[in-house]
Amino acid sequence: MEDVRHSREAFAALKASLPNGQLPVLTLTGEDGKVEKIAQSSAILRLICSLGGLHPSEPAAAARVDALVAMEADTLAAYRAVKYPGRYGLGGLDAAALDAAMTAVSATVVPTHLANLEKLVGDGWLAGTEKPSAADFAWASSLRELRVGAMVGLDPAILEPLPRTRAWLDRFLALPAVQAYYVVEPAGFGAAPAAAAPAPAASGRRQPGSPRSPTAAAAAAEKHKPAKTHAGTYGGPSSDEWASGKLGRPSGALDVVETPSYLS
Ligand SMILES: N[C@@H](CCC(=O)N[C@@H](CS)C(=O)NCC(=O)O)C(=O)O
Repeated sequence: MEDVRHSREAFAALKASLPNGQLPVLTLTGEDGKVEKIAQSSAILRLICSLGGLHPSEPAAAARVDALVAMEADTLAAYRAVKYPGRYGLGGLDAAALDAAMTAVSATVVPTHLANLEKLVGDGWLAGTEKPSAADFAWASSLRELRVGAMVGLDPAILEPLPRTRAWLDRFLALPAVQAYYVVEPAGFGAAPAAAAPAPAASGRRQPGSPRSPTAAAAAAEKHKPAKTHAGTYGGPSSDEWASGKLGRPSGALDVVETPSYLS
């Protein structure tokens, strides 16, 4: 198994050869030597979990996992549309309209979905499985990115009114295999304003501090709207930022997929 990261330039060169022109892509080589490329992160995640004994075989249990993976995609759909407006047919919106949309996404849309997640979180893993499942991997990678301020446009304070979700995220990030995968940068992610992005400690835990109310989180989102990389668009991390390790990069060969090194 090999984890191949691509720069923006390498991705552009590869794009035409990829299913849907997108990453991530999992390349499988069959015993007969036949090569197959599988797209869609959720499908790749389930496949990896199945191969690793982390996807339930019982249909209802598998459906609970799948529902949570789909819920993560729903939660961030509007964010992704505003962040990448051209891909979603929103390229005609001007910067002010996109700013207003991002403010609403941060203040209302994402917090509403996350409040639903909070109701589902218990003391164990998200889908009630004995071991972490695709649901935990899908949610944790996104919420970790949100927490370190790497989802430009979303205020990390969104997580503050969600104690069960934060406790589950801490539990997941404390797993030795997850710790080995991520290199958490204590300084947090450079793209986010310091006041809106509490830096995680090296352990991955939150810094102490009194929680803000959802209203305060919305106000903070408004106050600390991030700088945009170009008019009306919210850029992801640059390849240099990824390369510097600020967001946390894999520290060892772990998985299998080709992923962009420049985007989440
Ligand atoms: N639904 C797809 C979305 C994949 C996606 O948006 N990939 C981005 C990089 S993270 C991409 O390839 N963007 C370039 C493009 O769409 O042209 C998945 O979950 O894998």
